[in-house]
Amino acid sequence: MTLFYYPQNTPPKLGRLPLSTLALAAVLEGKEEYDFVDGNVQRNPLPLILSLLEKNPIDVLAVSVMPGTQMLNAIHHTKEIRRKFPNVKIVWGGYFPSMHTESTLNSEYVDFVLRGQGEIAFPKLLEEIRGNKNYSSVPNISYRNGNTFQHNPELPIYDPNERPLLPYHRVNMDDYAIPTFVGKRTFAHESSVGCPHKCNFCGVVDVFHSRWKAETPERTFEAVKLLKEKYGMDGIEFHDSDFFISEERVVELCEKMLPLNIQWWSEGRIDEMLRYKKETWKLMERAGLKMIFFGAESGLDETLQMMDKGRVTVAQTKEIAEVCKQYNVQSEFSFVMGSHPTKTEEDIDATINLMYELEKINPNSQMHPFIYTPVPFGNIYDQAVEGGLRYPKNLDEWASHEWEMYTLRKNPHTKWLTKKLFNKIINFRAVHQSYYPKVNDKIVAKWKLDVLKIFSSWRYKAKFFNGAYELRLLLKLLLNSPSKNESF
Ligand code: B12
Ligand code: SF4
Repeated sequence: MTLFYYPQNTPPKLGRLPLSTLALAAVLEGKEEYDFVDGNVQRNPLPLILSLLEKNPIDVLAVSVMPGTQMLNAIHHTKEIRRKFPNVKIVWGGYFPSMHTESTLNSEYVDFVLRGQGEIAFPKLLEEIRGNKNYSSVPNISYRNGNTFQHNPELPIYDPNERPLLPYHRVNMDDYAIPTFVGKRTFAHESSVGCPHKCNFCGVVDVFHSRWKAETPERTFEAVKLLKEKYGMDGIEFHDSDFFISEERVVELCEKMLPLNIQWWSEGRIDEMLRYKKETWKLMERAGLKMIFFGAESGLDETLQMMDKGRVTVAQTKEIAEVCKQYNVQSEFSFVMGSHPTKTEEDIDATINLMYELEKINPNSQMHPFIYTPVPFGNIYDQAVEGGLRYPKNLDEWASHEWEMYTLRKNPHTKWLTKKLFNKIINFRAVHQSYYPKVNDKIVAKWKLDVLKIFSSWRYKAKFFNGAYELRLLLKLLLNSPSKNESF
């Protein structure tokens, strides 16, 4: 029997459907006994996992791991599970182990890493664990082989149309019906896998190697309709890396979704969406599109080029803000701050200025200024390595204070982001977040937002960010932010 574990990665009551484990469960449904533990629902999951292991014939623990708090929780809990149940085989999959495979396997408490997608490879691994143990025949997996590591070749990208519908009946769907900007009962769905682009700060490139495959509009509609009719969904977040790649697919899906009367959110590329026809924008608006999350990344064209952002320019970012305003679509812009190894301050200043301009174009847009932390490929990473970046050698090291700060984006280990520049970003973020709080997830009391606005107003207007301690304290007291569990 397999136990899926999705470690906690959101603040309480904001856990989305754990799509990774559900995708794997979908292909095992009816063929294999399994159970789930989701740390976003079960806030103290370890005792539950231990008791399930005690009472059931579980021989495989399958853990899903993305960077951040999820990785930290996964390390602490896996270690304890291995100590108490040494015979249970432990498999890690997801973005973190796919990118940091050897440091994951350098830890005695993970037996296998499954790199990339698991729908075909994971059932095959289960077969070999229970049968001939001929692991060299299992695609996508890595494991220790004496003093070396065996990395088996990867399969071509998996077609999401082949995946059976997710086994929603195996979880309590009310746990995942969360209030967001798009609905009172918002669910998540992934309608395409991977991404064809190659932005060199993005983990998707390292895992999907610029490959992309989408569900047909019929297939996506089937899932959306089921979520609405059976589980009372009124809003949906499409958790695709880039939902809008094919305008034709989006048009067909929107036409189908019109009668459902739901609202939706997704992520898209600025350059792609500027190519969309006016009629498509109108159709998307009528079909309930409320918000798009764009990677704007930087206020300097030179940085965008260095990041391999393709044809995206700063001018285009401003243009898309206008377009979204025109069609009543709220635009979210994500920024990767502190990535330019030589013009670091110039890039930070230009990015801050761009946020001001975007807010002027459309005061309803949302800004998400993140700090760049290197992923293990590309030219910016190479320069970070030249500056001394060395990833941890094993999971115990990943869980140390130093690397906890890295994975929580509090110390990116890039030599060029000096303490002074780091503080500049942190102080700007405090001023900005107080003046423009995020609306997506949190339903925050209006008085709290008013207090924050009053205190931050003069700083925001004067662009004076230095030493914004009072705002950092207020944010902590009123919004418990920035919290350890903060995500995008
Ligand atoms: C939804 C989401 C979130 C949600 C989580 C939702 C939830 N259930 O609560 C939230 C908002 C919390 C989140 C947070 C973060 N996220 Co996130 N997130 C996503 C997103 C959009 C979708 C993930 C998903 O469900 N995919 C659908 C499933 C089916 O695919 P999958 O997860 O890849 O799973 C497949 C394989 O990976 C594999 N697999 C996965 N797990 C396992 C386990 C086993 C045992 C096996 C065998 C196989 C396996 O098989 C699955 C089926 O093929 C992805 C982008 C994307 N589209 O994938 C980013 C993404 C995963 N997130 C990312 C990041 C960086 C983060 C943050 C660290 C960002 C931050 N602001 O700090 C935080 C970390 C939060 C934390 N505190 O730990 C990056 C990871 C890349 C990287 N650098 O490593 C991504 C790729 C976004 C990006 N483009 O950069 N995220
Ligand atoms: S377009 Fe988005 S998902 Fe695709 S590679 Fe660039 S940042 Fe990653």
